Amino acid sequence: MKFPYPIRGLFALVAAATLAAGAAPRATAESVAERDARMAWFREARFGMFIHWGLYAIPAGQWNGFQSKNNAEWIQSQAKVPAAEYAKLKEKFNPVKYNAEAWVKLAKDAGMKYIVITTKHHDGFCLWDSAETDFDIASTPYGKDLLKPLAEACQRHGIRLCFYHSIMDWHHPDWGDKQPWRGNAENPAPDMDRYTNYMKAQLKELMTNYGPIGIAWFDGEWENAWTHERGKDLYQHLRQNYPQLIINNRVDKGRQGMAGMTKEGEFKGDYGTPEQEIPDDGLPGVDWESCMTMNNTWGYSAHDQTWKSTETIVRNLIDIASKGGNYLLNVGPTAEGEIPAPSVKSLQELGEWIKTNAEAIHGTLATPFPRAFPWGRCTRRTLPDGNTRLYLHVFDWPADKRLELTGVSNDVLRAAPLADPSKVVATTRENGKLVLSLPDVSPSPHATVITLDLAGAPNIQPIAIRPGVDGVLVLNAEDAKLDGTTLRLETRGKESNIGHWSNPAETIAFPVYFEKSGPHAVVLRWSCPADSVGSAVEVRLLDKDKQTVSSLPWKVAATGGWQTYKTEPIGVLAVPAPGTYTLKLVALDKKGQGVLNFATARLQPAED
Ligand code: H79
Repeated sequence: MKFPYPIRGLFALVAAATLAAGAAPRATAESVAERDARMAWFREARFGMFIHWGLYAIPAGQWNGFQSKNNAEWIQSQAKVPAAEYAKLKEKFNPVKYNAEAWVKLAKDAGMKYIVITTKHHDGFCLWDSAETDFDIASTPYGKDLLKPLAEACQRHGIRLCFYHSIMDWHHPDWGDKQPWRGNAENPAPDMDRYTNYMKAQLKELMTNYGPIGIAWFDGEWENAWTHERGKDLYQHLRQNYPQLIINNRVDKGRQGMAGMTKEGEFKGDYGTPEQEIPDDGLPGVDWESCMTMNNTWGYSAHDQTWKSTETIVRNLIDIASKGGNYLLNVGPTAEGEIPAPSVKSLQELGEWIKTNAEAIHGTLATPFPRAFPWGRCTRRTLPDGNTRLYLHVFDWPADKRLELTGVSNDVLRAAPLADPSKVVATTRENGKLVLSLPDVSPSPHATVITLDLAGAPNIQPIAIRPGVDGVLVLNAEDAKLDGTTLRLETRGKESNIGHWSNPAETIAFPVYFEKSGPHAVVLRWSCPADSVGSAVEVRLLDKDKQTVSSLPWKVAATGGWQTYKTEPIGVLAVPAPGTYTLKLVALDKKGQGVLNFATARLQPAED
């Protein structure tokens, strides 16, 4: 069975449900079209505001001489504050300067289309008047529901309201993972069934009293008390009761650490949640959202002044959009109810940029190019007539005003600066490259967008890798075209590599150009631990018709571990004639965990 895009997370489940007709419960028997309709607003939005607000804004990162390094909303855990003592903060919580209208306006003017607010963080304190607990806003001096005015302002301004809700709870006596400082410390038998019912009752309040809610944004799912069974049950419970609700993947146990994408398998959740990271590559067909802070904390910290520049924030938004994801950018309001001035300033500056460039972000699709450009990023849209508009986000305005695009086969209809469409950008072709001659404009310090309209759907040819002046063809992990859903480019470790080759049916390919025919020595740089040696792989050369014209078989040898790389000649590959080919790494079987980690390959005409 072949699907048009990699199948992960819910996609896999939808597919499975479709195949195993009748076996799946109603909530997962969603057709692809139904899912697309449910996810449509999220995919178009591209940009949202995260709000971390709660009692932790009062200590603001300080507790009896302890100073929080980051994540000030974790102060209770960081300073091991007993739950009863921490709970006294509610007697002081009085955010009289809270102005929901101003917050929503700030978000809207910055180009944000949705707001995700912490209804309850890990500390267990509730921002609304909950019938289920006294540890809530109703029992503070302020006394008024904080979510109601936000819901009303969102409705006025057409912003989707979404609710963050912590699964883990440091206050509730029934949360199952005990700590001496938590509210469950004195409870000999925390009851997770009772706790789950508490959550469901609170979620019912949240889902029914504030108008339609866009996303249920769970977090704190990683502790042992929360199981896959509970995650699956909560997901199905919510989908059944609120069919349009989008639920992040932290409802279940399938999140892969801070990288946040959903593991292969029967895991629930509609989208991946990288935290403080942007994935190296876009993930076609997979929904995701990177949540990030503007300094080093989610909840308000009085001393954290490590603010990111507006340039970084704008470029993060563009980078994420170019990879097909959403940017959920956080603010941490003070205990008085004010968004910190540096956040406001950055969001206003971002708003200035968005005013001109919204079209290049909202409702766009990921770049059609295999990777980012050295000068910036690309987003795209299909125009009503079926033609394509590329948005070239130029980070570094070239001094020679030349922008080169390789591999674009489409006819160019028109190119112009988005900020000033009356100025024409001339385009020419030089040696297969499309060259744009940029006009005189005052470039934005963040990114200047050029629109490039192409006839038809994007037709981007892979750029063949050529031998260097020394005659050696060098293939880097970054240049690989990965065919599969588990194979991944890893760039964060010591050495860039293609890893996670756990499914031998997946392949690693490179578009290559050989200047010489004849035998070429293949020198591979790879890693493989002792318990995974012996997989049979082949280096294959495929012609334009995808026919194998030569191949080099090899048995994977041990290097000492997944992190230990070795460089060795593995044999000789015959090149029948100079020209363009696809060089493919194919696994015929797999011994142990994975086939190998690929770092580089070098191909060199063999000496006679
Ligand atoms: O609400 C903000 C933070 O307070 C919260 N998530 C954002 C949105 C957060 N909780 N924890 N962390 C951030 C960092 C903790 C990460 C870890 Fe783990 C938890 C490391 C080990 C357990 C996540 C889950 C990464 C691996 C497993």
